[in-house]
Amino acid sequence: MNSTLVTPRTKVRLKTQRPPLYKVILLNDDYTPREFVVTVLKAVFRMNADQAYRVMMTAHRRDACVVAVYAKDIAETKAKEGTEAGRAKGYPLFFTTEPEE
Ligand code: TYC
Repeated sequence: MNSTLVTPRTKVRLKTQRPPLYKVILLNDDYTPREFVVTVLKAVFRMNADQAYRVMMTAHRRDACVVAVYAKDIAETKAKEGTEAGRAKGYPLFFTTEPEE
């Protein structure tokens, strides 16, 4: 019987697993009222009035604006909620998602 105690000399360092992040992107269109876009940004993305206005105006001027970055399922849910809020009012407001580099 071998009763020698062996103390391991190496430590197992677990790699921190971070979920891949996805951008939610707001696309411009010609029909959705500016104020409505701001309202949706405040409600769905918890932005204050100032942040929401800046994001809306960036999308308006440059055709698209990154709204926020989340784990994949949250990004997709929020994009769907924002798009659906516009659709419910008959507007073509659209949010999409894409993986962050
Ligand atoms: N371009 C729209 C207008 O002039 C406003 C708007 C801004 C719509 C941003 C969508 O993502 C958007 N009424």
